Amino acid sequence: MIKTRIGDLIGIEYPIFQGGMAWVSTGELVAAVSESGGLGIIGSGQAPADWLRQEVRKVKAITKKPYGVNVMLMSPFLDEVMQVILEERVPVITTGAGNPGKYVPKLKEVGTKVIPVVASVALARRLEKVGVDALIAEGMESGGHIGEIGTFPLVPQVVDAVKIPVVAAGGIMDGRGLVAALALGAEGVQMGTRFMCAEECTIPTHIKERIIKAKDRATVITGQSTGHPVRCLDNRFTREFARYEREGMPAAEIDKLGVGRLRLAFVDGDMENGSIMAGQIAGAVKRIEPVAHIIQDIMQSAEREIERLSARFSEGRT
Ligand code: TUI
Repeated sequence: MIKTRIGDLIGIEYPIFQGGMAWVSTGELVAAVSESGGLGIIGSGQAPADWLRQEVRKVKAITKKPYGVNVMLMSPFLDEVMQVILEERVPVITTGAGNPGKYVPKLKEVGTKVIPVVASVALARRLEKVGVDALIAEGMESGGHIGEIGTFPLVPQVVDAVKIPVVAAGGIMDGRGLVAALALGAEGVQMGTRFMCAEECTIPTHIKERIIKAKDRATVITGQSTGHPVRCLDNRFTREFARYEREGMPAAEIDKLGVGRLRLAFVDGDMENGSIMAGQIAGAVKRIEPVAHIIQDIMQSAEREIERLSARFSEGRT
């Protein structure tokens, strides 16, 4: 059994979070992950508050287990989304793309656990002081909006800088990744890309197949010149975007090119003009399978890996 403070903090069986992905982690996927013993997280992205309330209720109707909501701090509906979280007594929130500090006291008042995503040590330190419950240290191997530091250097530096539990994210999809994260001092992992290919995930099947066909070098980063770097699978959209960036189009114009592209990929299924946000580990995702298989596979192989390592490195010891 792999037990960490994360399990006790939020009452989950396995230290596995499903990343809250806009247009991807809807109630169906989230409920399946939570029912299987992990933490399912609704991706609220830039969705209006009513949409979020409907997804929260969907999850509550399917499972009594803890679940979460990811709040994208650049959302135009941020205040309304936070209001729904308070009213629905959501057990856990994760945040991305900013500093959630000012919302922490109210959330703590209603008992919501707050677990922000950080991409730097400085923000990790600041948020620990504000009183957040844990942190997700997300490396730039992740899909979507990313920071600048890789998971391997980021996680141990965040772990050493704070006392609260740290969850590792970015480039993790199996038991080996979980064991590596634990070795770096993390107490859990968050995975997005592998859960996109879960049977219960509602994105179009041909998008899942595109991820499965992806190789190690399939992702690119758009928006580096505008200060909003986003990792996604290379396609017509990313090549056009790169051309405009090379040609020196003003940042505000370039950012506009990205509007609506996530929905285009994950709802309309447009593989060439949509932004298929996915992590560098896409090349290792091999099949569409039920959430319960994914979680069992990770936990069983993590335990096997720990045994293999301890047997191997105790050989020859007297
Ligand atoms: O948030 C994410 N990943 C995302 S959000 C998203 S929605 C979107 N849509 C269109 C354009 C851009 C985004 C898609 N993927 N991951 C968590 C994350 N947070 N990664 C990096 C950060 C981060 C970056 C800077 C967190 C805090 C931060 O600094 C804020 C500060 O004040 O220091």
